[in-house]
Amino acid sequence: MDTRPPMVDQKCDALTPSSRGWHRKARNERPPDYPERFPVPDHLVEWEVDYPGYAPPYYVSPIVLANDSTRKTNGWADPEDISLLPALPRESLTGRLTYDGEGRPLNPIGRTGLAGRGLLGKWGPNYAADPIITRFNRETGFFELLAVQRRDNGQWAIPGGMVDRGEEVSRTLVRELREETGVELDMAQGTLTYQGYVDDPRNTDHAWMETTARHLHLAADSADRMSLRAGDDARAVRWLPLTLQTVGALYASHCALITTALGMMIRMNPFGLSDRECDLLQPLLQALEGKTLR
Ligand code: RP5
Repeated sequence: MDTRPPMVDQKCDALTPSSRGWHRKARNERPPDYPERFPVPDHLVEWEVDYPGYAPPYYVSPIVLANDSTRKTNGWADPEDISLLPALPRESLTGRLTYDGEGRPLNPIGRTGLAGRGLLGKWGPNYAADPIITRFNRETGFFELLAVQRRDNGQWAIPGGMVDRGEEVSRTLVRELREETGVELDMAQGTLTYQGYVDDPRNTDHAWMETTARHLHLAADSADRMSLRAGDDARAVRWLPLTLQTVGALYASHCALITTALGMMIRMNPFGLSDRECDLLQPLLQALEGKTLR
């Protein structure tokens, strides 16, 4: 088990490409079994910009190879030989995909300093779902996120997970929430807050995460009635008070996902927040938006 303290992110990556460089986690972070990434400075991220000498190491995890769906029943990974794929992904939530000289899909944001699929099973987009559940804690005055502590790196996170083969993402949102937290909710009642690429430390030049996030803000009494139970990939589950520090330290793109969800909640008020609740949320939102790279 990785017992290192979670990394605290000082900046929150925007969910859209920014002039100050993007997918920083995909270029600067990596799970412990990954080789070191080839350096990719901000101005050389995009594939259209020539980067002479770009030679990223190639890595595919043995876990991915052992779950090759062409060799193993219920395997969740594509074959390593991409020519064995019945069909290459042509597009993703980001639009049409492009390919390298070997026919491998290219990360739509650009270089990551690592070739191959790493820990991700699919060539190209690997789809996830992120159920964002919040409540207002009247006793503490904090907005809180239903959060799980990840087993792989100890970081707190939205209880999201991968879309199974052939599964509707609407089902994944409900299933992942139930499996990781023990909570059963109708996510269709929530607001769709994001669909697209996410900056994840597992991303590579040829495999990356894309997600669909839905946000449901619960009334205090229904949130109080829920009993939480950490399951599956979660080491722990809790109502995490949302502060600049806790949100900034969340896994992958979750800081930006939460900032987006809180922004939509305060601007459109689909959950009927009171004036007092809006006043309490506003400074945090402003601070988070100021912290987001633009
Ligand atoms: C993140 O990885 C997504 O936002 C989602 O929360 C998560 C899915 O991966 P696992 O939790 O299944 O590892 O990029």
